[in-house]
Amino acid sequence: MLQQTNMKRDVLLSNLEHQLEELANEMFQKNVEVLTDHEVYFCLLELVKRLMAVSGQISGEKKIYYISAEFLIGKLLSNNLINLGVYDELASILKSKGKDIARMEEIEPEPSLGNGGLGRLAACFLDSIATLGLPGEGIGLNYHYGLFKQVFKNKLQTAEKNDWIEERSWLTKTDVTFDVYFGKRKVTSRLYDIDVVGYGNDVNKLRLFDIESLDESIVKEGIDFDKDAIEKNLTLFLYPDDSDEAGNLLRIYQQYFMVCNAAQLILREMKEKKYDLRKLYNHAVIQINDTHPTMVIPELIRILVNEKAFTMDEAIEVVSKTCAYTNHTILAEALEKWPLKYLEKVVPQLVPIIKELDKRVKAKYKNPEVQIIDKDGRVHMAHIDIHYGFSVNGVAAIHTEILKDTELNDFYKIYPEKFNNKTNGITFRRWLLSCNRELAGYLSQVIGDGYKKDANELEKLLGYSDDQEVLDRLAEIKMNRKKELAAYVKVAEGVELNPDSIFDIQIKRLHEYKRQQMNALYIIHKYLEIKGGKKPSTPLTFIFGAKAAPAYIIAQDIIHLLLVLQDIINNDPEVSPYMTLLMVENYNVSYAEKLIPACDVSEQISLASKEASGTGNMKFMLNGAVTIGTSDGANVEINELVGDENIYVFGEKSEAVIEHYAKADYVSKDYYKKSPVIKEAVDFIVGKQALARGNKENLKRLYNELLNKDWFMTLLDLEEYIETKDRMFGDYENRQKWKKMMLANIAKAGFFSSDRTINEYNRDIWKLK
Ligand code: CRA
Repeated sequence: MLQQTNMKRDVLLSNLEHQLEELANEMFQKNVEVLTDHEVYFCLLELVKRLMAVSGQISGEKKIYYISAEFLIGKLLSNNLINLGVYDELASILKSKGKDIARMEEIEPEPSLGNGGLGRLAACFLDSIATLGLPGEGIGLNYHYGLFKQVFKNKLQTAEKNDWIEERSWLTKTDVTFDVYFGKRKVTSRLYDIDVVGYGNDVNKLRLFDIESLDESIVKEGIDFDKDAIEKNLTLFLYPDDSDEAGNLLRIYQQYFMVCNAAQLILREMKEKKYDLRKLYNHAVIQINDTHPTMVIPELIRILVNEKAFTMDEAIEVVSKTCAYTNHTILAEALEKWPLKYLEKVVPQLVPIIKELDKRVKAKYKNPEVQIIDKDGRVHMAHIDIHYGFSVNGVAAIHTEILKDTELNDFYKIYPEKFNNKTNGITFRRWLLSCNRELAGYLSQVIGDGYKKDANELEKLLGYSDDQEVLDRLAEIKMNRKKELAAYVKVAEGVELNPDSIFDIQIKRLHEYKRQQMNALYIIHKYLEIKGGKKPSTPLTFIFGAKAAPAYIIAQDIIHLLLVLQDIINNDPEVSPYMTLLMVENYNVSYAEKLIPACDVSEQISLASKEASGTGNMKFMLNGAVTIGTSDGANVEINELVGDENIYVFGEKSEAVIEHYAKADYVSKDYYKKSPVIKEAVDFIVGKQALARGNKENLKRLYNELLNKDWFMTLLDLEEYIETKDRMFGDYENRQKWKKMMLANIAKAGFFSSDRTINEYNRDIWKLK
């Protein structure tokens, strides 16, 4: 069988040109030469799907099911071609027919199945799981409009539906459907698959469940729709607005729909393979990606007890040995706590199970902090995972330590053996081989191809730290990416970027803890300096990309401030030759693939202790950017790897920050009063110039927030941030020094390959063959 598929694949691979022509004929009755770019894209899509269909399916005695509300997979064409090993060949076939593969890549719509780092991490993991030949699949939902599309109007973010699914796409409709009951209310699901091909050709699947009765037409203005019509709205949006009860219930509907389908899919497979359900954990391991899939635990227990004749004790034991939980944040608002009465409305069948799980905890432990149902009748989802799963992991060394010592300390004392760290990683296929082909090619030339399979081989580059030719080429490649970005941005945003300036980039979801507002205050400070006659020797370009949750008011205000500053700075002839500000619209994975390779300065400036890991920091480093960052998340590990001389670290350490919270002794106004530099920058937000170009309501609210609350301590680190950044920009003038820092960062990035991360998950948690 395997030999047969191998043969078929070899036949397909051996005459790609012929295959492509045949497809053009079959699909459009034309030769490739005369196809439109769109038609070529559809032919490529079909060709790659066929190639994947005849590739080997990864199989084994035990499988990892990675359940996640998000899979931020990005465009798939070029990555699939790279992983199949045919990118170069197809690019040259297309070229010979007058077609540029880069244009086809632009045509592909980006799937809108994720929100931020957690979703992108899940996508990197799927790539690495397949690359390492491990049997595994992702299980999630097929959101038709995904996360909203960001459109700026009057310097404010507005949200529109992200209509990404086309008639022809990577989704394959399967004949798998399941009944899902919400109490007595029944809906029917439909499974769609996306093939995930690893680097080296083996294939796993991403399984996305959808609802048959969905009705896209109920979305009227922007992203508004009737939240009660579950049959019609269930898989419309990722993270629908949850500022009212109906929105909360909808999220619970979505989560249960996801895990109920997941449970049925897994159990169906166990049955097909005639595995003994009492040994479920020998054949399946379920990774619960944050708390969204937590209900899979009570759901599996319910099925085993009600339908498979397990006792409650037996069911709990088997399920607990099968499920593992990853924590991605210590922010309280992200740790889900559902009111029991909501669960009673949506999934009454789970309530007795959850109460039973809670009762067992209460019988054993008196500490209110570790209870599943608290005194206010709220169900702590993470607590279910920790008591009834076998592993709890954080996503960077410092994050896991904070979980153990502080946030989850009460649990750590009960279950020290469950806690472990898995520092996040990124797939180098997408974040180097695909997004920076020139750099990848040059690295191969210098240190050989081995780094593509074993990322640690990047360290060989250290042997070239004094090789002028290598240093110059790295700088030249960076310049090429900056020019490409400038050309793209000119068309997409109508903003002119100077490639000879320093590209300083902060791209990530908008959140106060990530402190885009601190960067904005630096920019104001620089603007005022230039106005005062102090000009930077090298011009500066500040780039932001960020979506804000539609209901998150202060985040909207920060976006507004950035757009106002962009208007002021770029239209001030005295200043614009020396600095430019750009907030790109609708930042997404595809945009990241253009921005990251073009970056000089990587902004990772979260309030210490708050960014669990970050993964953008790793992508920037791999592409030769130098980090300015706090001692937070994976920045700490980057610092350890590259040494103090190749990174710019500033700000209060996490212990000090945690202490500020414990003592409630941080008063932002004190910092404002103490420092004329801070005062001047903060006052600018509500000064004449800003108010002339922006909305008083937004700017005033942000100003008040910074002065009177500043929960994420922007002003705490502002002065040190300004000093450090000035020093960094100064160092950029020393081109030789900077090139060496670039080289050191690339050389040390190997540790952050998601192949390493997945090997660790497998070694310590999944234990697949
Ligand atoms: N926002 C963390 O904040 C981390 C990713 C992936 C996050 C990031 O620091 O890199 O997860 N947390 O582990 C999260 O989503 C719900 O919590 C993130 O993406």
